[in-house]
Amino acid sequence: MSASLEPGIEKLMIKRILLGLFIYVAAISSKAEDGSRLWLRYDTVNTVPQIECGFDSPVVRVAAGELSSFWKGGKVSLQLMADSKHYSLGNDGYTITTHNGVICLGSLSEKGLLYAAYHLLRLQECGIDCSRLDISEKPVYDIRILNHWDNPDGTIERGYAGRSLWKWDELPSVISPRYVSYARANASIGINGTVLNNVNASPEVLSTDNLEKVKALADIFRPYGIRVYLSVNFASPIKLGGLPTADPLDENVASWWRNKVREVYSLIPDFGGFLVKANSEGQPGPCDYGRTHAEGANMLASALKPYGGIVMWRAFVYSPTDDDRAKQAYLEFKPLDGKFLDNVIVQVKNGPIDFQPREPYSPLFGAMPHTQLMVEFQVTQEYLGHSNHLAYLAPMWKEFYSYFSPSCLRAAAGVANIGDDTNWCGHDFAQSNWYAFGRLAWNPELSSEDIAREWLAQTFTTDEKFVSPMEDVMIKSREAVVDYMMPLGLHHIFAWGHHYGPEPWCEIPGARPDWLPAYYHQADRTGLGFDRTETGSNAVSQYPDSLAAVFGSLESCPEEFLLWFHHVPWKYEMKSGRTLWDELCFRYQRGLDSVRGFRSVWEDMSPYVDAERHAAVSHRMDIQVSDAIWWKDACLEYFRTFSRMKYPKGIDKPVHSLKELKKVRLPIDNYTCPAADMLPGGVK
Ligand code: GCW
Repeated sequence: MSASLEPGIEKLMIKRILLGLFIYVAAISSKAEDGSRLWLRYDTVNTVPQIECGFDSPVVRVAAGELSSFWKGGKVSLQLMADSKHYSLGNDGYTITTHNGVICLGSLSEKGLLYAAYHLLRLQECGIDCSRLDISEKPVYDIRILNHWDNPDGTIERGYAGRSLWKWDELPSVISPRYVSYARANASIGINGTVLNNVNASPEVLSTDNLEKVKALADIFRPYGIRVYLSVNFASPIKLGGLPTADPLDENVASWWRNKVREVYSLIPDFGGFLVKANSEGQPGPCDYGRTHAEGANMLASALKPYGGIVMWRAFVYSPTDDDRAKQAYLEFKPLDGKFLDNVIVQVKNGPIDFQPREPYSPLFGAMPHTQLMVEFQVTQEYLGHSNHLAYLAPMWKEFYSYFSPSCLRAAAGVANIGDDTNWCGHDFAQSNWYAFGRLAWNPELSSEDIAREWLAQTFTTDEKFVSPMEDVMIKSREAVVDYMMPLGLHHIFAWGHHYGPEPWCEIPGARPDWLPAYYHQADRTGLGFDRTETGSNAVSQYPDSLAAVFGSLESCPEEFLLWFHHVPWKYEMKSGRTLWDELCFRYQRGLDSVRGFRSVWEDMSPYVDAERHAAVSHRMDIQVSDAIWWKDACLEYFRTFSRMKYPKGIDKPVHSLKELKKVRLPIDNYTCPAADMLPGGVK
């Protein structure tokens, strides 16, 4: 939402920035390198730069303030421009051009100028020559949004960086300075929305008391161009409103929602809308009343529509049927194509199961041409080593986009990896995933390499002796995780509950079969992998014919998805000429060797990195190496009981025995302690 201009203020030279901002800047600049400054490690400038701006508004004050404090170059002029060029760039787009030595930031809106200001500072921090600039930027998505899975009690579901940033018990009277830092960090990478609470939503989030707290946050985020959204519990009319039903077709229910929405907008006029997890993993939803997802979503959307709000309705559903879990979201949602109102966006996880280290894309993308869809990525590393493992996720998200044009989608959401840890994300390198999510939500065409380089340059140093080797580490890191956790299309062989370590043997009496690893790996004496071809669950048929043919044939299926789509004999000859068993051993070993290599590169980086962050990252990398051994031993020793084949040459002897590993038990949630401590012998 654009703040209105004040035409009376003429050619205001914003040279003196609010004292408060200076104090804030001085405070953050003097902090130790504890990761708290993220990629925003600008030095305060001593001379006051000339920032010219002919108008004032809260958003533009932030933009001009950032430049006044940190821009080291010459004169910068911020201009609202309503010409055809800027119209074509939309509200958030902007230009940065140089005229007679003056850098001109132009946009249709103040928000565009804010993004332009951060762009300029990014160029400066990356050491790029800014003397002749001619830049036009326009985001691919209007909605670039973080999903926090934060609970009212301060815990975070699948959060590995401390407790929630939102101090609900202190709000609205006590305002943590981190709220501004959070907004600033997001704005600097183009993120413009935040869902504050867990999709497993407490009805209380909509209580009047809580809405006052939400309003306090929305007021802080607004000058940074960030709109607030809430996850809502579909049964709120019962639990909060005392109604006997939450049936979306019941007029009292619809009216309860309309009144609630009116209350929300009276407090937060630019409120973004609702995110809903319905009829999934025990959450209530319209299907409880025999209604469809579309009927549920549309009822909420109608209530939000008069205010410009939207509904993001999640397609993460898998009812306890016998059908392959990978097929279920498609089966439930595809028949609803075209039935959602125009302010509903169906939010689909990138893959058909659940944020695994590698999944093929969800076949729902492309299957609902008459419905607005958005992708949900997971920035928090639920299935990629939590905040202990270095896993740069841009290559994974780019892989998703490689299957179709990003512009088919309406928006991108990222499940946040942010908590109240000093460095925000636990692992210093996990900050790069927050950063990369924002950059890719703005422009999915950016390369993983470029994003890694600019993040490294801003977060550590522009010295090529650092940037180049660490870029290489980052780029290879996700593939390394796939290799040492679940290569060749294996998936969901995690331990029960915490999703951190391996437990391919896990059996829990009475548990849903599709919550257990054996459902996914299907290991037996003949081979390994889930047959999703015609002879099996036929999940391949949900993909477009051309792709279904590729995935469905053992010969043409890319090896990275082999065991996702096929049950493959142990002695099957792989492209390398090795048997499946040997290839599996080779991949686990390769993953381990990679992380050992990353550890040694990092050791060499000590001259370029402050001691504090160097030690912190080293510590987590030691854990990662030890975990990679754990994964390799657990999976290979277990699968060997089926293949009954020997380890090929070049594979390290197992350090742990299967018997020992089966005894390892980790705390279920928020697992952040070094795995080495829990493993027999404390392996390094
Ligand atoms: O990834 C799984 C997680 C759940 C999560 C769920 C979802 C918020 O294990 O913790 O719940 O997906 O996305 O709804």
